[in-house]
Amino acid sequence: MTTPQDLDDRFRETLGALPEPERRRDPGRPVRPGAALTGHQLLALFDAQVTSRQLDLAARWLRSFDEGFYTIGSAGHEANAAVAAALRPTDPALLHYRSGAFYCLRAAQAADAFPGGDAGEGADLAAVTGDPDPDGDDHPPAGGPDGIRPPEDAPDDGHPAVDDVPAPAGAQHTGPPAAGPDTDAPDAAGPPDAVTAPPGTPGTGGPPTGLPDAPAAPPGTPDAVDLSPGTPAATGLPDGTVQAGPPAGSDAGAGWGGETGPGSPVHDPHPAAVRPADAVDGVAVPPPPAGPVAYRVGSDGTAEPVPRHQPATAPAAATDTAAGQAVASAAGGPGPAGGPADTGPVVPAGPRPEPAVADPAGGPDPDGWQQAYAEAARDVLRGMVASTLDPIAGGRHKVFGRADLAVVPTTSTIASHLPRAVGLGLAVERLRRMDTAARRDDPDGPPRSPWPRDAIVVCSFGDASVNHASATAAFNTAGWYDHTGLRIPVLFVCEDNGLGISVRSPEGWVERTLRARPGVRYFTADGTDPVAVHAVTAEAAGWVRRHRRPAVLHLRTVRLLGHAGADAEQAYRSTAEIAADEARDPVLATARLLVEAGVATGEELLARYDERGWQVRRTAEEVLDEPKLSAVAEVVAPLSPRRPSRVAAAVAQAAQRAAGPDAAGRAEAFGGKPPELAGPLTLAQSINAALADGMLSHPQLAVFGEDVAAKGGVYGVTKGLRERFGAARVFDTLLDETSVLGLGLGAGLAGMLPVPEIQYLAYLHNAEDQLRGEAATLQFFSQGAFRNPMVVRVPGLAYQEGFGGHFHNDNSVAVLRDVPGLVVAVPARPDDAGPLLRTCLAAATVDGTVSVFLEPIALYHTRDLYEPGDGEWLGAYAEPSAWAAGHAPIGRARVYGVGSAEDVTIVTFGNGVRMSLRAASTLADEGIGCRVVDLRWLAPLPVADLIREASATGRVLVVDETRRSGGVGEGILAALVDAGYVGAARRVAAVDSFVPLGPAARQVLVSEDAITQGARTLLAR
Ligand SMILES: Cc1ncc(C[n+]2csc(CCOP(=O)(O)OP(=O)(O)O)c2C)c(N)n1
Repeated sequence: MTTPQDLDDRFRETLGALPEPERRRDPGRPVRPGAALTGHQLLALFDAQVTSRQLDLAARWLRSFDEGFYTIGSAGHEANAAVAAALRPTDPALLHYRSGAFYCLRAAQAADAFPGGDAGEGADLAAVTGDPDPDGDDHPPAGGPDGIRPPEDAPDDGHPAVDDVPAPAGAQHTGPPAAGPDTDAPDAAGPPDAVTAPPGTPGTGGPPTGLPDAPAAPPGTPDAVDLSPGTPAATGLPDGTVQAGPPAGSDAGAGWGGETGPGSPVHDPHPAAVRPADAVDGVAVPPPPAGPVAYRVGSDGTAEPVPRHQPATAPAAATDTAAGQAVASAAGGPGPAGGPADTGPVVPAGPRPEPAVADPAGGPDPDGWQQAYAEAARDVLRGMVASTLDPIAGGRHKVFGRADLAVVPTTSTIASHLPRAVGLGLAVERLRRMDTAARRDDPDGPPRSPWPRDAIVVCSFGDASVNHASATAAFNTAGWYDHTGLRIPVLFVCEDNGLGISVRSPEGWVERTLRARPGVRYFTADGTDPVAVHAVTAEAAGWVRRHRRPAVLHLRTVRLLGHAGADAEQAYRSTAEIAADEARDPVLATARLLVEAGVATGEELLARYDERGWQVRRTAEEVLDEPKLSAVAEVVAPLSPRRPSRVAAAVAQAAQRAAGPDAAGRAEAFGGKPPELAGPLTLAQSINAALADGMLSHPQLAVFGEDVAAKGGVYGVTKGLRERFGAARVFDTLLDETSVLGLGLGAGLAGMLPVPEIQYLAYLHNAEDQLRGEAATLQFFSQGAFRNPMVVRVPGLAYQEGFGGHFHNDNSVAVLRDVPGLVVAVPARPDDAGPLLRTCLAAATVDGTVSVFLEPIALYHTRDLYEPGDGEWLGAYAEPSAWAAGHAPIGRARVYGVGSAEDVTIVTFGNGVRMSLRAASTLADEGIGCRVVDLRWLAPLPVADLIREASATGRVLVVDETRRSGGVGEGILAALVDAGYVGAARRVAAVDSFVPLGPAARQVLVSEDAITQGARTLLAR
């Protein structure tokens, strides 16, 4: 097993044994012929790698005396620094947990401290490989042979190139490659359909073909296609009518990447000049600053342009005292309180030598990148020790993330970030197109997109992770959309070290499976050659950026130091295997190249390594004394911010706009007959109307899911929305719930307001981690720096007479109710649907709230309450001027008094409301007065209303249509107990069974009879 000591010793020995360079060479020149990276850049890259390596060693050291809580490291994966170098610091990155070197390098890039600025893209692979068409797409390189780019979005294999991708700043076009003494690395050219940069082997790469390009869009098809592939011209609806539906794209209905229709992004009801402050993200979009810009992602999840030289987040400076202590400790004094003295053999102890290392390359600003790396190292160390000053999670987890670096934290659940990355790619592209359209209308207008117009999303993960359902879902979805012609600028990066924790990826499997992803172009590079990694990444990123299409970079890495600190890998790996990995240490590989290139000597590089070790160690000592989260309120503060007054104000503002300046547009959108004039509505009709109003109020709102667009939902709830608002905002997805939610996660992160639908509650379970592990945690792990506002519509619950059985009558919400911060709303009455939905939408925009809007299917089309034909379950739709007064705050119940309302309090929700009102009517005839409490919110429960109403009668009957075990009723009773309720209580709940087909369902579900009996029993006590 490689111990930190072994790794350190080996590193020193190897560097010490490196021969003197034959001669010093100009570090401003390419590090080898044909390379894009200069000596300066490679040196800066080496320093990022070394910083990352020292962080791994520091993690073990901190762990050795219980001051560090995370030891999964990046050793062996440091080639990802070269990946970062080939991207832009404004490209949103969702990173693997072995991304220390990537993170450091990006910090330098963002601080404009990486030499040469942004790395080149796509300019050099041809030089390295000698391939004139390195894209392998048989198309001229961007710009065309005559230097003229195709017009914007002009068909190019059905996938237009982007019009406005600037030539990468700092691109090192190195001229034609010349074979030379530095080009003797082995030829690692991949199979012909790969794009592989053979390390240092110019001119040997055959023309890579890549994956077959997606089929060309049919003539006349708008460049962004309808996301409802094969949209029929006419669609049968459940009620037997045939709805005229435009063929794909023919309603000018671009898909999510398109622009169309009265409610489309183009037709913004709030033109820039009069855009209310909260029209998009609650913040008016300022014009970009003059000069080079970076993008800073704000607390609302959107990015704003800032001048490039704005410093990165400054770390809290160590106090003199802390620094003094650190030096004392480093000077051989006792270790940190409670810890052994200097247990870190590989983190330099003893007095720190003078910072002797002048930049051997004489770089332009030798300290520029060092400062950025030092700050990045501090970030990472703070994460390891769970310091509250950790810039992203604030002590809640060790994650790579920082808003100003566009690094979005990912969770420990492997591959769960991939569906989000695909969604973010879709949204980035959509917003780019919105900008393009807006620019046509108003060339001087502010950018609509919160991201740079040509940003691409990068998303990294390990090799074992490619097998995960979430990963396969993401690849498939990216390919599926690509097949339809929709653009998804995502670069997947698989960092393949050959192992899961102990399980090997079968030889050749990762390559085979990644190559086989339809629509996802394959690139590969060997992590022991930073120049090749950089070149291939540049090519891949350039391709993704130009074509806005997905690609995967298969990066061969090794794993050093085992999976994590406690992993004894000798139990499952042979010594030879471990040694083979050590021989492929990517940091050593970079060092060798620097020496070969005459940029530095081994000794100088060792001095840099030690200097960085000193700094990391000193910083580790400084941060371990920093405060930890020490109060519940502190821990949960970013979990789910709730600002009910602002939410209420947002509802009121939406009402004012709908009643005022937007009234004409609203009337038009409703075909001249707004829903408040349409007479009493069913629940389904009310939700439909409220969704339409939501789309009018929130230009960034998009409705999507399985069958929601052309068909209008299996129950017609989204009927007509696509026709009214266009296929860019209302679209059908592929059949994969993980991806449906992933699209929402990415869209929310990009500043949109996604309203995905999960077709049935039973099918949420396919995908619930996307809600639980991803959506609900983002604010928690980023202290609100990133957020994914979303309202997930979920038709569910039971009582669909004659239809379905369990899967269409799922009556369990246990999986939702314990997700911290998640809001669960259940509209039972039609006239509650609008207020509840408006609240969820407003909370999403104000607080980034993630809500589940659980719609009782059995009540969708219910009209009557007591008698057939009484129409008592219909409800009037409130006109905008009544929205503020009718606002339904999160966690507030609705109470109905029946009879005297003094004898029994029935606490219920959903279908239970209707059954309870009917039961209460029967009981009223018997002289028993009930108050029926419709909770409306299952999370958070309306505890205050519950206690008040329970105390009013002293007798509580809980009517819970979910199951006895794990059902909502348990929470209601627990809330009563917690609040000190001392009255009587009973519960009727569904049986612990799946709901059977047909009349047998009645055997397990709560009935009206059970409710009346329960109330009588309560009174009889
Ligand atoms: C969904 C899920 N299952 C299991 C785990 C436990 N786990 C953590 S890392 C890991 C191995 C991941 O291997 P790979 O994707 O190859 O990445 P590597 O650690 O090798 O870089 C496993 C099984 C997890 N984090 N998430």
